[in-house]
Amino acid sequence: MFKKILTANRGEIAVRVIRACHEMGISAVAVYSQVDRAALHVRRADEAYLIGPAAAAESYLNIDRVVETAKRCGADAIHPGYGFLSENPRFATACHDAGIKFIGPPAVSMEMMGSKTRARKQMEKADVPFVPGTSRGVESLNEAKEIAAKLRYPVMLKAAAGGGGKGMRLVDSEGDLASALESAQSEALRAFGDGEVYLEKAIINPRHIEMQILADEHGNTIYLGERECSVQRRHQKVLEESPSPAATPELRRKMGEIAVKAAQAAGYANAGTIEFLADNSGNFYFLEMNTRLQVEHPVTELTTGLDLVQWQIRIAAGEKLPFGQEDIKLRGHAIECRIYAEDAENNYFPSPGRITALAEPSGPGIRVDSGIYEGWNVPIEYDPLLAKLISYGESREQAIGRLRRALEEYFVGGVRTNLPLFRQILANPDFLAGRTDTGLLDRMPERKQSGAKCDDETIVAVAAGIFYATNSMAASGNGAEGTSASPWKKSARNEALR
Ligand code: MV4
Repeated sequence: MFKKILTANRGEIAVRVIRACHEMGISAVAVYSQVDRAALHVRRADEAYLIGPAAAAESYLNIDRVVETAKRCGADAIHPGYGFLSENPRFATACHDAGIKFIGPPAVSMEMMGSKTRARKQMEKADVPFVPGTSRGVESLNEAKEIAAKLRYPVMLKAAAGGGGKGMRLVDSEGDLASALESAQSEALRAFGDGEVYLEKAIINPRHIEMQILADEHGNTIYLGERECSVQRRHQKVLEESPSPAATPELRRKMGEIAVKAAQAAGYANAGTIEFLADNSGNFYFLEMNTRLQVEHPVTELTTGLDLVQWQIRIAAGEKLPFGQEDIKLRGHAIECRIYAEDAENNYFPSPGRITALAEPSGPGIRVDSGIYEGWNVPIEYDPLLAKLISYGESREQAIGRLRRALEEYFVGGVRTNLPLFRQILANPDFLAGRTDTGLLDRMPERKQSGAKCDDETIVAVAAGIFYATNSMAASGNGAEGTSASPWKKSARNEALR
């Protein structure tokens, strides 16, 4: 077993990994940027090293700096968490070349799953059902028209290098195809440096259901049940639960077996997730594979009783899984809320600043994976996820009841959070009935902005303002507002204008 593990991450996930290390008698090393000197993960670690300035590109994304730090402090493995370098095959290779074990899948698996078209080709070979469409880039408008006509509208244009909705366009009819293709290609090129775009049949208001798998380095792969992740806003997950209210034992078994097949086709090892889109007729399709530990892994930990981070570490150390599929018994129901420093009442505006007061909930069936403490300053430079509140119950009803109670106990002072949003979701009749699909949040009447009346002149003036703001922001790169607005605020404004 490893003696010392470096966590190449920050916030709640770095704290989560440090906890697993300490439970296993492993020494934990943190790295931090200049604005994270006093962060919780630094305080919880046994050693901590400064790796650069606030900008992630120069600190948490700096491969050379992270690997060099691990070598210098004598770490024998690196856990990448999620985000940052976690799905970067060059990072996994750099760790390997430095004689440090990367706690995650082989670089080749990450590479294959990083390209959606390559992944689709591989899944096709392995007989995994995926959304009807092409498995290579569209080469011309005419070709796109032919394929779309065969698939029948609506269709979806997607970036091969994408994920998370970037470079994605829903196309309702042939008349919209030309401009959608052009804008999808240019967005993909800007976001990923790769303009390759392919076509899929669009599934309307699908559910987003994903399957957790665990594979050791000796060829054993098992599935650990699904997570329902449909409650999301603009491709940002907000609440996840397991089991899915839409899943039957039959669907779970089918989806699980397909997920195992997909993982094996990718030569996968360690923890991974296969994402599916499900329609309301019981069909489901492979969407993509996430080659990392996910934010929402705790719901699976609670329903399986397994510590996924510990198993990631054991697998990376070469251990064989001592249990098989038949030993996995799912029990109860778990729900996770992602607590963000943002103002859900005001267009989800980011809300960084000092945590002046903090009361975290506890009690039966409640787990809080937090990256904050009272008195700490939430920096503006990173993802605004503060903590995750996870509830567990014997039934979905009990999990909801405990979550509601915990939300009443939860208090965060000094920054705005999306806690009020969860109180609304947990009172929503569709959510309570398990009718969760990806359109749920947009349909919630209490979330609708007040419909302000507006004359034509005002509309023209606002449009001109938006045109000016978006153009100048794109042109100058760092915004027309100079130093007056924080990067969070600027990107939030840009987001709100989309
Ligand atoms: C789709 C789809 C409908 N049809 N593909 C969004 C993120 C990206 N990873 C895949 N996404 C979607 N792909 C087809 N063919 C609808 C979505 C989608 C979505 C998927 C998962 C979770 C939330 C979503 C919200 C809107 C659209």
